[in-house]
Amino acid sequence: MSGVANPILPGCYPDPSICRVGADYYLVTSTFEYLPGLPVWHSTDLVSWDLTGHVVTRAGQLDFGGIASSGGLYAPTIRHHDGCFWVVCTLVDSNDASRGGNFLMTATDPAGPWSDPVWLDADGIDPSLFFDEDGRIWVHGTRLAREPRWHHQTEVWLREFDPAAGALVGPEHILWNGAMLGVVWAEAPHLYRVDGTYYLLAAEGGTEFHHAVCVARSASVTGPYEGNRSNPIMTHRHLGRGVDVVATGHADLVQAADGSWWAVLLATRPYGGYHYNLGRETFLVPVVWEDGWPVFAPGEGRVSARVEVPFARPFPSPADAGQHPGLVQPSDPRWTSLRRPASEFAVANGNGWRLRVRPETLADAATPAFLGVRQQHRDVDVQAVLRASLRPGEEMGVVVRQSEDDHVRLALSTGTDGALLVRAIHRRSGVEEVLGEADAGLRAGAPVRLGLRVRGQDYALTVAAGDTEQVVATADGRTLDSVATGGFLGLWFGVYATGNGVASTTQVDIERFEYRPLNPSR
Ligand code: 6LW
Repeated sequence: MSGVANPILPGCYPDPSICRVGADYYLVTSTFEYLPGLPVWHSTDLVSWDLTGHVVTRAGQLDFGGIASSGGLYAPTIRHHDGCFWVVCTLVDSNDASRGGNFLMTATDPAGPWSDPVWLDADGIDPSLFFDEDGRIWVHGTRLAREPRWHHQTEVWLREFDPAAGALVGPEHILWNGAMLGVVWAEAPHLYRVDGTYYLLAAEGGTEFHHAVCVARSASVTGPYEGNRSNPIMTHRHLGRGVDVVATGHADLVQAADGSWWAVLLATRPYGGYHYNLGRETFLVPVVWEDGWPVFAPGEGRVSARVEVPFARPFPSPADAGQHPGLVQPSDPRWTSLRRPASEFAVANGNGWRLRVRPETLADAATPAFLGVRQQHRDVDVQAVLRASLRPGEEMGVVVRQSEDDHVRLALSTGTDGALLVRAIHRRSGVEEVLGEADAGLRAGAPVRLGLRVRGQDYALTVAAGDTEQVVATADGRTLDSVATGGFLGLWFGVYATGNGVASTTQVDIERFEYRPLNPSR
């Protein structure tokens, strides 16, 4: 017997979708404005997961230009059929509803390359795919109800997909508005056929505290669907806000090769008050069937900290330091940029990166010279060694990022005397406040070590000259998570360089970037 600690993917990995191909499992999650988009995780036992590739990798595959933070790629579904992997997803631009929409991408190798998008004539979000045994292909998703009976009522729709035409065909069927009368956001629909019966799994209640998973079934794929009297079959909302895991929802089912059933779902882990800086993470629960209905986490009724997976290989403990080497090298798949590939402004350089200073700033819904990784642990030390000869007005540094409007950065810039100034700046709801300044005696062109010492909700911003490290300011993490700011994201740690609106030829060397969790399992 071997088990896995929940969450199986810590940090901002929301809206998981999973499929199995023989002995291999593939899982995708949402990535919003970050690129590469839609990570494809691979496992052979549901316990140990490797990042095998991404669905969205190329400039021109999708246009993210101007899409504000927490827009972009929402809730993908991954399925495999006839030797081909299919992902359906939504590109969301909350400032321009006419842009983006639902699309399909395919690949023969889940590591990529994935195709360009085939746009689907369907509005709303959370598309999913169902391949029926008779060869018909069904796309379903959710959208605000055309004729709502209550605020934020959504409807789950279904249409057939014609692969030859690459288009939705035939009539549309409305399958579901949620299990509870008056419920908001029936979403994340996924259809399955089990023992000849069609099952519709769907979340409801909204992706925060009231999140829940419900199920309905029908003798026909087009319905009518009858809700389970046990709905919701998974939620933590009745446990209150004081528990370790809240907001369980957005689930997808998979049957293992041994016949057992499992669900991946999203949830959050608040700490330091009702704040979840790591964002919505991916969890695993066992599923059994009773009386023709799925039962999530039987005997417990909630997500547990550890899940036994009978067929899993013994897995090295996450405390094994080897799993968390501090140095994040350029080849590390955790690196992400914003809206366009990093290759447009960065090249690998030894253990780090060389960034070209761009005029865009972290406050722009654009592509600043920014590279970052998710915050995946509560207590973590991040260190970056930067070196550049900045011109007046230019800036480089490290950042804790939620969005354009909400981030904290430790910024280096050049003063008139050529000395480097260090300022900790909190951009909160779009307004900047200097939290602290330091004169660390740094000279332009010399390497500078900037750090983030994160202990729970205290984010200390540090600068070191030689061996002497000083704290420039400590930011309050409770102002940065999505409970405080809105949106769908957890936090990112990154490095950046900007000309603050002015084009430049300056280059910034990120000589190294380290991410060291104090406790790798938390
Ligand atoms: C996603 C929706 C949701 O489209 O949040 O939890 C939205 N669920 O299904 C963005 O992640």
